[in-house]
Amino acid sequence: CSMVETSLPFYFGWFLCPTQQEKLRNMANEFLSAVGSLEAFKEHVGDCKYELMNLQQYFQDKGVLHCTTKFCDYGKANGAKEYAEKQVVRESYGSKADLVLTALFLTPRTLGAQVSLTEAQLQLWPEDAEKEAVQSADLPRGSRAHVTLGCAEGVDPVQTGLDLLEVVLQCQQGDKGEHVQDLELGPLTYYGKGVWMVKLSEPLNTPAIFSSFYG
Ligand code: ACK
Repeated sequence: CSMVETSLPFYFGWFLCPTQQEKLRNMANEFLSAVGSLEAFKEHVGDCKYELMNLQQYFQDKGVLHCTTKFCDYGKANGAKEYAEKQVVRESYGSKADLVLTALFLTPRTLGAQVSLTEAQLQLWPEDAEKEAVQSADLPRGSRAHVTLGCAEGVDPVQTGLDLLEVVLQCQQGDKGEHVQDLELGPLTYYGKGVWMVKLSEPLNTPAIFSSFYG
């Protein structure tokens, strides 16, 4: 019936609980302060357009922290209805998941956290999420999974997952970046063009609820 079509959300995803959101934001701030104060960062700033060295101001908050599974755009996005009607989506709706955050990254456009999905969580991951973004490569399912922590002015949050895929693709092609130094959070790598990633020596386990956002 038409009820179903008109009730599709903006997107489905896992939503972090408030205390976890705060914890992750603090971690992101720690990451920004650590990277922003490095000599190596200052040297590479010319590679890109970080207009301000104050990274906390550079990245704007994009609201509730979550890991998008399916962007539906209220039904306008390809496969939105099919996704919403999947049995696993219906059955998991409102259930808790433990997300594992394995890295933090920043680029001239976005600030994000990489999410490593379990096999069970991958059942909620759209088949074509990676292909839709990078047609030319065969990227592992779930490699786009992330939490957006902030965006530069005028940048849409969809960019965070695309920036992450670029790093994944670069690694897949054998470019492992340049190890810069070990931060308290873990080893920091520079991938060129203003892209920095810290692999968390202690991945952050974050409880989250699978649900949807209507906006
Ligand atoms: O940070 P995100 O994952 O990137 O969360 C937001 C959310 O949906 C609401 O904007 C994501 N998003 C926006 N457009 C797309 C798209 N075309 N494909 C996948 N995710 C998208 C955005």
